Amino acid sequence: MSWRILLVGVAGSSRMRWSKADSLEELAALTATAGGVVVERLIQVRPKIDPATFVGKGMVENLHQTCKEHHIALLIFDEVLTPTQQRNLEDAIQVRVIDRAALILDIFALHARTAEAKIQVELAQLEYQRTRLTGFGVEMSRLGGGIGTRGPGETRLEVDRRRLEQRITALRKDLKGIDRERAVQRDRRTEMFRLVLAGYTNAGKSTLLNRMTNADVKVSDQLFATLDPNTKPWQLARNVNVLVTDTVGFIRNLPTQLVASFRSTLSEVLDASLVLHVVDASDEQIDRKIDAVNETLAAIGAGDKPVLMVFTKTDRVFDEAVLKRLKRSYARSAFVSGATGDGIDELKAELMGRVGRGMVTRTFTVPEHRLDLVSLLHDAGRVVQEEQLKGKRRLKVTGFKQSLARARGKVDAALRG
Ligand SMILES: Nc1nc2c(ncn2[C@@H]2O[C@H](COP(=O)(O)OP(=O)(O)OP(=O)(O)O)[C@@H](O)[C@H]2O)c(=O)[nH]1
Ligand SMILES: [Mg+2]
Repeated sequence: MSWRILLVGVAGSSRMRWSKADSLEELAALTATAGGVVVERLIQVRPKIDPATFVGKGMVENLHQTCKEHHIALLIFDEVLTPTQQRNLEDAIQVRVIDRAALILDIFALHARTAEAKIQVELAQLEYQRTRLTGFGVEMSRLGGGIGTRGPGETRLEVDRRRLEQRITALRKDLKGIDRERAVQRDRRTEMFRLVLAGYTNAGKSTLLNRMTNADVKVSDQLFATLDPNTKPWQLARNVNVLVTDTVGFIRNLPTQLVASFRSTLSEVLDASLVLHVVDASDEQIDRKIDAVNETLAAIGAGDKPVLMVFTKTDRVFDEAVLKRLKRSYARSAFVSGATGDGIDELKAELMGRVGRGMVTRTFTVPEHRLDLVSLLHDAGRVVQEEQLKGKRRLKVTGFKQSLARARGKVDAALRG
């Protein structure tokens, strides 16, 4: 059964009506991703919110009528509702009411595949529900399940607070374990240049990862198709290999519970040598989305990472003026199409330049018979010259500074010991 849904937004003034309409557009896309059918959208202009029901009395009555008329099963508010407002609205309208955050949590629950993502989503859901627990379980069953109630957290919504707290503690512990594992994996990769694709959800990050690295990550026209980070090797040039990570997308007002529980996933960005901020060049909301991504980057502590803006989906931009404006406003950024591969060579060249700046050439001399050390040096970077001198071998190696420093340490230790 598909869910017949009514979307509701509140604009602070009539001037803000248009941006609210855009916001409802995004809410509609989120709703579709969650499997719902949007039957109606309503925007109320209201400078002050009603503490009891968010919208005013007249609007509540209007919503009640509309829901009856159109057989609406669920009402989604584009605002942050307090638990009390949510309850009061449900009582007055007799339809389940959720807010934007609950909808996003629901989509995350639907798309979580790996154990890690499932734990993170369940934790976020429980944190969200924690404040809404008192008496709410009863109403939940009265009004039925569906969008906003799914996922691993679902069956636990009705357990008492104490068990909820226990579950939250257990999940936090599981996550700590996963964090540690991730840190170990990360350590092993520190020698390589790491590119991380970050950007608004649906911007085209996974398509770009697939194009760059011949990977086979799921691409879809849904929001939050990717929840788990994928890291793939990419050969930029002969002997220049980098790692590319595709990770969960951002959205305006990402629910705080999700930011908190997805911290380890989001923190992939913190390890980037360079962040590729992927932007859908064909998007009408482009500036607002760029701002939202920059805000999220700052919020997770990645505000001062080096960033290269990568505008993708250029094959979908039919108005040359749009590209011109972008190229002017964002000079020194890349313009590509993940779909057609257009611009990827230029992107590679730009990246080679940036990677190259972090590279140095060092000379190593090792005893001829120490083939283990020779092989270690071949792994550490690109051997640009190799010569024999009286029982010794001299190698000139070009590679990342840290990588060669590490190799130096190992070689010195091996020769001492
Ligand atoms: N025409 C065109 N479509 C593209 C391009 N890149 C991606 N798309 C489409 O845009 C949609 C989203 O692409 P994804 O690669 O899944 O985007 P994403 O940023 O990984 O999205 P999430 O993981 O959901 O945050 C899909 O329908 C893609 O087919 C492109 O360069 N050109
Ligand atoms: Mg993706």
